[in-house]
Amino acid sequence: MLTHFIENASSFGQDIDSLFSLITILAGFWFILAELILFYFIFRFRRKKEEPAKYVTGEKKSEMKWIKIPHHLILVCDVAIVIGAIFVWVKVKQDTPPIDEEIRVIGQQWAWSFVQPGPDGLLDTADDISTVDKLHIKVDTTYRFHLESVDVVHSFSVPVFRLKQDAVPGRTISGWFKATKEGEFDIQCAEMCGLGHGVMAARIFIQSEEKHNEWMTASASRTNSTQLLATTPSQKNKTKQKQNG
Ligand SMILES: [Cu+2]
Repeated sequence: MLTHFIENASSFGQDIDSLFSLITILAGFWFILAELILFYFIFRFRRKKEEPAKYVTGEKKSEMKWIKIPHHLILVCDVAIVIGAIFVWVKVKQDTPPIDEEIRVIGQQWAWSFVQPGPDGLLDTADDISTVDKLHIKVDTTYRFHLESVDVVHSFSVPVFRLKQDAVPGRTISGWFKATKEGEFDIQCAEMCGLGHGVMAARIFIQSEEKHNEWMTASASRTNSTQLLATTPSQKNKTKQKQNG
């Protein structure tokens, strides 16, 4: 249902869409039913001259059942949503598949910086490739991201992945994604982070392995001249460790 509005380009996107659909259908059913009954009662029991208003306490058993039965039916729907949410949570947050690549994502007012391994395939080495507001990844490859913030709370959001994760200063939060579709899509900041929050957007480029390698070769030659826009405490520590041998 959601893919009608925004396409899905990640391995777990369909699970999250299904959960949204379940919530929309169950909550939508009760919302429409409640509104229909409300408007029917407004019309049916509207003020009439010949019939004075009555005070109904709702304490009789015959009256209570009109509250208790729908109440319990809604609780059953809640349990169905919770069970669905637990399944999706375990799949996305707890069962991490084997990781192929690692990247670092750094939020700051008001840009996203990305660090990924260069040709040696290792993160935090001299040939790392740093980019600002552009993330280049390979399709059908599982990435672990390490998310950091240098100033305030940001939220790393990739709508086509159905991925949204807060970036908290002083913490490194890890997660994963696997792109299933090639293309160029939006990255957003999804947490009010100051005046420039609305322009804190970036792009993700999902390419085949060959095209990604071409980009990497071209970028690796520029690596030495590329400066990171943001430097997080964890990176400063790593630089210190390298300097200390
Ligand atoms: Cu923001």
